[in-house]
Amino acid sequence: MAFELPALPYEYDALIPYMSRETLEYHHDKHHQTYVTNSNNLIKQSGLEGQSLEEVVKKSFGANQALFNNVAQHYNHTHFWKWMKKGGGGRKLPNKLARALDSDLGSYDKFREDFLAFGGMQFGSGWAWLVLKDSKLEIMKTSNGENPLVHGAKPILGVDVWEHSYYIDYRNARPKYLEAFVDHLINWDYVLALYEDA
Ligand code: MN3
Repeated sequence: MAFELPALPYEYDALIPYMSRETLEYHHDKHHQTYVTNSNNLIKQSGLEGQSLEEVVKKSFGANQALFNNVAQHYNHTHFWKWMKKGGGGRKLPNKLARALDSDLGSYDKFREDFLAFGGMQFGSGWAWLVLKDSKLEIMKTSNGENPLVHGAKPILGVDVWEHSYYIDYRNARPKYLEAFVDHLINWDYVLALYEDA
């Protein structure tokens, strides 16, 4: 079955003023679509056709770089749209997740500080993540399309720090974009769903 671009789970203007319609139109309709189109072309003859997206991500890593770059970005973006919602972010997280952040990372404030720092530190394109590894929450960062699945971890939250995700709205101010994401956009219900599913 071919990979498909998922529809955004909200309207294109739902995330204003933190993320513009123009950013979502370019990022979802153009960038993500390109990863989907490339994935469908590159998977032919790869021997991985018909496998789940997660399996293709893990099996192409280190074996088929061009396919990996595109399927990993398809996986990352498919979740990224759902990791945001109108009126999200901040401390309004479900109790179960709040307790997990407290016990594994110290506190919500420590999570926020480290997640922003990892997103800011990632040199060039990449992602910052909140992952479950060996049953504990950790903050990670990866470059380009790489994601925690290939390091034995399950991503439950990720933020895209490629310039295409913030340049229209924030120009070069990546830290401002990251703060807006954490304080106003995170869909904690979806993070909890992935946490409980892990
Ligand atoms: Mn992107």
